Amino acid sequence: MPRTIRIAAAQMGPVNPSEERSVTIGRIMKLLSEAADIGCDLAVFPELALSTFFPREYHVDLREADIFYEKTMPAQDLQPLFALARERRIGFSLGYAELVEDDVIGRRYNSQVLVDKQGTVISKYRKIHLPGHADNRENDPFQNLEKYYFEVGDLGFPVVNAFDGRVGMCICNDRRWPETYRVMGLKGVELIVLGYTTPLQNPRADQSAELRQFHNHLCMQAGAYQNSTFVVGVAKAGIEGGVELMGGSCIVHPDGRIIAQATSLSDELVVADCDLDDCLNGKAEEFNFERNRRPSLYEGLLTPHGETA
Ligand code: CDV
Repeated sequence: MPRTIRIAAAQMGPVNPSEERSVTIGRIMKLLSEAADIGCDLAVFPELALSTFFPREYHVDLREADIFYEKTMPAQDLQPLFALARERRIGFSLGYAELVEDDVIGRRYNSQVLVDKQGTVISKYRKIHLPGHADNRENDPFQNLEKYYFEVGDLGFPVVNAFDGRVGMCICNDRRWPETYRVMGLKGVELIVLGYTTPLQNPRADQSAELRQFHNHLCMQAGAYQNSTFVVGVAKAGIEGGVELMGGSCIVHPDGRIIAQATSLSDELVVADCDLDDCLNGKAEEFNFERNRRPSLYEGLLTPHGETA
């Protein structure tokens, strides 16, 4: 009996700084509703989907940026989104900025939730690999202040039973690190959902747009293949706040092939029917961890930097 679920990578076009939050939520609800119309079980939205990618702007006082953070999930104005999921019986995953108000400035995370078909949050992930820097670099059009706005996530890489399989999450830069996939692979993951916000150009490195898109897909395809899991990568694409963001949202099969891919830089559903049983062969054979992994010989993998010989 196959375990087929229909998944939509719900790519979003830019969310420019001037866009009203209600408009952005409306776009997300429209995508979710359209995904439900075509029988999807799950729709996956990008990183920090509810606002512009605010870490490109510096706020001297962190509190000034509070408008970008959610103090509860769902916040009051997201109740209709959760109700829609419940009514249409479709799950979703959503990236957002999270603020935990437990001291003067609070703890801040770049987070993502997994919501089931009853509209209930069943898992939360907080981004671990934060790129960028903590100091303001005013003249850098590509600045990424994630290290200023967020703490390193403290929830590990959770994998939960959901949608008939084992589901995990990660966010953007996490997708470039093999450890991300392997930690979840060791927990039997069959579906990894992630959002990303990635500039198409990088002035600091000699990388063409084509090479950057190649790297985007390369890391997700390798992670999928080496852990025999589906990977769903979802972009915020197009020109946002003056920065050109790559699209290329895709659904990757456990054999490493991209089976569906975005064709635009706008709001778009990228859909595939994913039989989670397709993960079983790779886990039993080529990547049978119990039989073929050699952790006792992987010295250094858990040693902090600078302490290896
Ligand atoms: N939002 C991200 O994590 N973006 C990074 C960029 C800054 C390199 C990425 O890995 O796509």
